[in-house]
Formats: sequence, structure tokens, C-alpha cells
Amino acid sequence: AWKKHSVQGFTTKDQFEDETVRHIETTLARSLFNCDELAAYSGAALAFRDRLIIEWNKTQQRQTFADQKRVYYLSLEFLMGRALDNAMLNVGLKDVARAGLKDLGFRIEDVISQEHDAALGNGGLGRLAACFLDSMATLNYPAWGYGLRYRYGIFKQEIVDGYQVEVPDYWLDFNPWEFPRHDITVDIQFYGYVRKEKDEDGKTVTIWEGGEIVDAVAYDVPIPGYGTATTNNLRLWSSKASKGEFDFQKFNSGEYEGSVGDQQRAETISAVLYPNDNLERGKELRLKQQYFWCAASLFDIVRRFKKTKKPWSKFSDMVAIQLNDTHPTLAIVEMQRILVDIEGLDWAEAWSIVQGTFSYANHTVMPEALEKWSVPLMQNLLPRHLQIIYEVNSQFLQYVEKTFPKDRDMLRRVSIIEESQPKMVRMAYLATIGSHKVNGVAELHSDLIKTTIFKDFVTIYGPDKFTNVTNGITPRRWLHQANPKLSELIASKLGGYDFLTDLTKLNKLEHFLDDADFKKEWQEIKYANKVRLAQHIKDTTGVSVNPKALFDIQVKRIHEYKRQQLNILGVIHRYLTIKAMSPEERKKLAPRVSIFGGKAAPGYWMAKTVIHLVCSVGEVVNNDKDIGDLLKVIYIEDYNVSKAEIITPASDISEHISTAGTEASGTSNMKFVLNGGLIIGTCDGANIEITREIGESNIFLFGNLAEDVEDLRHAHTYGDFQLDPDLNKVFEAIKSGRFGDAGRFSALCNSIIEHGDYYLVSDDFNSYVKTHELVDEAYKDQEAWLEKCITSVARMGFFSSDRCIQEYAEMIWNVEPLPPKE
Ligand code: 26Q
Repeated sequence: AWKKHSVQGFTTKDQFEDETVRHIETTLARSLFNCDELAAYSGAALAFRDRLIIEWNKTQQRQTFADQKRVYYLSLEFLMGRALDNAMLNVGLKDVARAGLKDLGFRIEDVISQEHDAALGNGGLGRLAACFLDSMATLNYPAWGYGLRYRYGIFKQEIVDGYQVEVPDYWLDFNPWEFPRHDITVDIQFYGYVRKEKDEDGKTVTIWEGGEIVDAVAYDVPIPGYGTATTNNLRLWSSKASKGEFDFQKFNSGEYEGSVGDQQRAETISAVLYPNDNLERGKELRLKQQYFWCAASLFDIVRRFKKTKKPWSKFSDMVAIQLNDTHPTLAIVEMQRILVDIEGLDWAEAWSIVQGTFSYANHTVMPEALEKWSVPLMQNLLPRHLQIIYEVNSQFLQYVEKTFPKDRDMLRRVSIIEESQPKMVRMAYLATIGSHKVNGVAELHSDLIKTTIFKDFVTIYGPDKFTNVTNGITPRRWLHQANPKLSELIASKLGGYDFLTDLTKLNKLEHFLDDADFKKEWQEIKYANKVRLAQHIKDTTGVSVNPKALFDIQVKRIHEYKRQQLNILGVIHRYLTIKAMSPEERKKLAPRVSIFGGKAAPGYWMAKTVIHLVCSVGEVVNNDKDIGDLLKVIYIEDYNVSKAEIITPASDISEHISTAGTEASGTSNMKFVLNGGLIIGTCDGANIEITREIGESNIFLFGNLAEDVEDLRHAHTYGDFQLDPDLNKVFEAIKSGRFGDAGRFSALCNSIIEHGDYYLVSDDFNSYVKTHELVDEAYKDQEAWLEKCITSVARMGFFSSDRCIQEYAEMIWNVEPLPPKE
């Protein structure tokens, strides 16, 4: 009987239309008579959601009954972007939807673009988490994501008079992709005090009591895999005033305002994503967010394990927990607390379960990004956790002292507690000690962490605890969805879309390098993608750019280490050079469009100044009649995932030009190459492995190497600093007021001229400019350029996040796929 009634979901165009209309008319209570694009989006989203739910339920049931290990991916950021397009492609019904929407009078692109991005992340780290969820589902791994349900994601960026203005991103107005689970609520405790007590057996037990309680409410989001029925779960926690704690007393006793105040304080925890990327600032609310989310997730994971009735010794056979950077490190401490204080295990047994369960991925070596929390802050907010950290540290230091008695300074160096004023908890050390594996995110980066921040830990634990898993991207979103025409062309040559789930299959494209029709189609697709971006630029900035020009793109968070300043200073140099050229010389130049995009953290003045400089230069260059199409400078506002889907396929060249040794991996470099763009880059992060894969002749590398950076900085500090002469001319132009009030740019110029040029802009300037000249030269030979692009795409198979997830699964998590039956 159940079978007869069970929901199957639409498969045909007519069924899709019926479902969409039914949702518009009933679920949304709107009449078709005034159905606009937003209503069409809502109806279509609900129709696809129904399909996802069916498979989601089955997947969850299968995972519950399968007696096998699951992986939990803990990340404070999930930069998901839009879900509908992805859902359509993953269940293989986008064509059905396109036809159905057309019948209803809509273009599918207009409907899809109604959706608000889910922007619960800053940049690379958050987008990596989203790609990983896609790959884990596609590869049928039983995997859950755990995160926070921010009411406000990363702010929306507006550019007003050439300055960044931040606008709140309230994204939850209509979000059909989340399911509140009001029945899944966890009490989370903060503050209070700790006392010891003897239980009936005379055993000492630790009790943490007092303080305040906030409720964590689960919201679940389905994560469909591509070409598989597996639909995994992303669980996001939302904070709410606790029923037990708050309301009734105060509310009834007339303290209405006080009661509302408590409620607001509780809800503040999950209210907003911190907008810093690669910067740590030690705010109490951020620590509260971290504990709130870790404690809720751990409670949930432990509860699920306890239902299996297995002994604790089996915990790490059933559960792997991956920490996305140090942000979830408190989960380690919370787990030890649960096992020892609540479940009554002895310390050593508990700790070995913890270590067997956790693994930690590091995403940075930059000191200002390494998380540290002040001991007094932690003492106040999480008194029991601080005790546990001290105990872990004390046992660890005892071991180190015993094992390395000759190196007295080692104890100070490796202690979880930094003996500063105030004392600080070093989260990266705690995460390393509490995990069985630590990985970096690209080869160079993984090598660097072993020789810098974790050097002593390599001595202590041996090298096998540290490993590399080079980042990857999902080819579903970043090729098939963002660049459907290119995906289709590739499929037509390779005989189907298998490359989307085995990206190494792209290598067959090298067989078509002599196929003139193929190459022509390829070029037409690139051109169409550039036309589309040009239209977007026209619509949003009013500037017309020539789609035949060389599109040179740098889109990523604005940060001094990523060196957008090097790019714009190079652009000014180009401008000055063109101004000095004869008409004959100008004729030989390939026209360029320099495109920038990215958000600056609201408090990061230098980054905001860079944005202002780009806009100011654009203002002058774009209106200089003498320059015409030879150079245009564009700032695309509010760079986000859905903008990236338009921008990435439209590049001829993109810039990945961080100071060597600072960008852990970078992932947009992979996206651009996969979409048939070349890159100019430093020997940093994954650029190095991209070069290894695609070949040196297909990439424009420049600049100093990571191994030379320290010496150069040292030389700067001790007086040996010569400003590059061409760069000096650029500064002279800025100082003359040619790009507006020079005072606005003095701090930026002086950070290079007077304050040590920490990011080596001057050292790399000449090499950068020369390499751009090589780019100009290479672009003139369109045939050869195209071959470089196609060859590069053919060799990008390694950078699929599927490869990456397989490496985590086999080397770190020890989990097996659980494919759907039949
Ligand atoms: C920490 C404490 C308090 C507030 C904020 C933060 C915070 C937030 C975000 C610290 C760091 C981040 C984000 C880091 C990040 O995105 N790192 C990038 O990770 C990518 C994926 O591995 C790499 O490709 C990039 O190289 C790396 O910069």
C-alpha cells in the first residue's frame, strides 16, 4: 500500500509544468495571472526540491542502516551560490525544465537568476567546502556538512563614487532549500563555573554549571550528487533563546524588555558571518559562534553514534570528523569533555578516541591569520574547556620533555599556551595535537607548513602525520554549469559527459588539436562568453568594452598578499607607456580590458584603498579619448559565486600573483584554466602544480621564488631597497594627482616606498611587466594561443575536487562509498 502512494517525482516536461504550476497556485498561493519571474523561480525550485527530497530521504535511510563509517565536514563557511541550476543539472532534467519554462512563457536563464546566492562564506575556504560537498555526494560518500545558519551572509558590495560600501545580505526571505528541524534542538551552555564532586562510587566527577543556555536549532539542506541518487545533508545551526531559560518568568513578571533583550542576545550568535578572510581578530562573539556550532554538531554526531549501541572503542571506526582550518578546533575539546565528564571514560582512552576521529586541514601560514584566543576570554566563556586544554597541554609537554630532554626551548615553542600578556591559546597547535592527520592544501604549502609553523611537530610526531591534499574544484559547477556550451562541445568530441565525473578523461582533447572545426567552435564559445561579460559590464558600470580585446581578469578577495596593487600599478605603467607611443606603435598593440573584482574586509583600509585606486584609474583611462579601446579598466562590483559563473568562462588571461609562499593554494586559478583561459602567476600555491600538469609553455610565470622571500624582506629592512625605476614613474604619476587626490593613495604608495615593501611589489615589478609583454606577443598569434588553451584544459583532470575527496577518503578518513541500490 505504501508503495502505491509513495511520491515518485516528475520526469517529463508536462509533469514539470504541472508541478511548477501546482506549487505556484497552492504552496505559494499566487494566481498564474500575475506570475512573474520570481514566482516562476519559486515554483520551479519547489518542483525540483520535491525531487531532491525523495532521494534525500532514501539516502539518509540507507546511511542510517548501513553499518559503516561516515564523515562529517565541519566548516564555518559554505559558499554555495545558487542551488536551482545545480539541482537541475545534477538530476539531469535541465532540458526538461527549460522546455517547460518556455511553455510557461519564461527563459530559463532569467528564472535561474532570480535566486539569491547562499553566500555563507568569505572566499576560497568557503567555496572549497561547497565543492567538497558536491564531490562527496557525487562519489556516494556517506557525508554530512555541519555549519552555521547565518542570517546575514557575506555583505553585498556596492561601489559608490569609487569606494566600497557594504550592504547587509539578508538572504532568507524565501529559501526553499532549507528545512527547519524544530525537533532537533540542542542546549548550548556558556560561562558558568566548574566544580568537582564524588559520585556514588567515590569517583571524582567534574561538573560545569551555571551560566547561560542558548538553543541550537537544526536547518537541513539537501546536497544532490551529479548523476547519482545520493543526496547528502548539510546541517546548519541557528541560535535561539532557550525555552527553559528565558521567557516565562521575565515575560510574565512584566520584564518584557529584558526578555526580548535575552532573546536578541541569543539570536545574535548566528546572526552574521565575520567578513575577514585570512585575518583573525579575537572577538568574543566569534568564539561563541565557534563553540555554539561545535557543541551542537558534536552532540548530534555522538547521539547518532549512541543509537548504534556500539562501544566507545568503535567510535572512530564509525566517525571521521574533518576540521576546515582551525575554526572548529573546539570540537576536539568538546568531544573530550563529552567522553570524560558526561560518559565517564578515563582520560587516556577518551583522548585516543578523539585523536582517531579528528583530522585538520591548514589553509594558511601567514601569522596574522593563525587563530589564537586569549586565555582570560576562554576562561570566562568556556571554563571547563580551558581546563581540558591545560590538561592536554600538560600531558603533551610532559611527553615532549621526556622525549627531547636536550631541547629546553622546545617546550616554550610547542606549548598550546603562548606565554604572552595575556596568555593565548594557539588553536593550530591544539588542532594538530588532537588530530591523527594534518594536511596542507597544495604541495608547496604542505612543504612550507612542515618547515615553518609545524616544524617542531614534525620532529615530535614524525613526518607521517603531515600530508598534502592539493585542492580541487567541482567540474559540475565550474565547467558544466558555468560554461554549458564548452561542456557540450567537449562532450561532442569525447562521446558523452563522462569527463564530468572523471575529469582525467579530458586528456583525449589533445587528439583534436588539428581539428579546425573544433577549434573554431571553441573560439566562438570563448567569444560568446566574452560578449556576455561585456554586456554585464555595460549594464552594471555603463562602460563599453570591446569583446575582441584581451580580457585580463583578477577576481578574488582584496588582500595585500594577493597583490591587486601590483596589478593596478602595472596597468598604470601600461597606460603611461601607451600615452608615450607613436600611432604606429599603438597599432601593433593588442587592446586590453583589465577587469578587477572582489570584496575588501570592511575594516581593512589598505584593501579599500586598492579598490579606490582601481576605480580612479578606470575613471581616467576609460575616458581618455586618446586611448580608446587600447585599454579599459573595470571594477565589477559584488564579486560572488554567481558572478564568478559569468566571469570565469570569459577570461583570456587571469592573474594569480600572490607573493611567493603566501597563497596556500588558490582555486580560482583552476577554474580559469578549466574554462580555457591562460594564467599569469607567481610560483605559489597550486600554480606550481598547474604548471606541472599543463606544461611550462602554457603558463606565464614570473617573480621571485618562495625560498628567496625571507632574504629579500631582510634586505629591505636593513636598508638595501631600491625602488624599481618603472614603478617609480608610476608613483610619480599618482603623486602628480593624475588619478585624483594623491593623498588618498599615499599610505598605499608608502607601504612600498618607505615601509619595507613586505609583499615584494617592487622586487617583482619588472618581471611582471615583462611577462605581460610576453602575454601581448603571444596573444597576437591566435592560433598558437588557442592551442595553449585547449592543451591546458585537456591536462586539468588532476584538479577535480573528486580526486581531492578520494584522497581524503583513502588517506585520512578511511571511509568507503555507499552507492545507491540498483
Ligand atoms: C578567523 C578568525 C576570526 C575571523 C575570521 C577568520 C577567518 C575567516 C576566513 C580566517 C580565514 C578565513 C579564510 C581563509 C581562506 O579562505 N583561505 C584560503 O583557503 C583556500 C582553500 O584552501 C586556499 O585556496 C587559499 O589559498 C586560502 O587563502
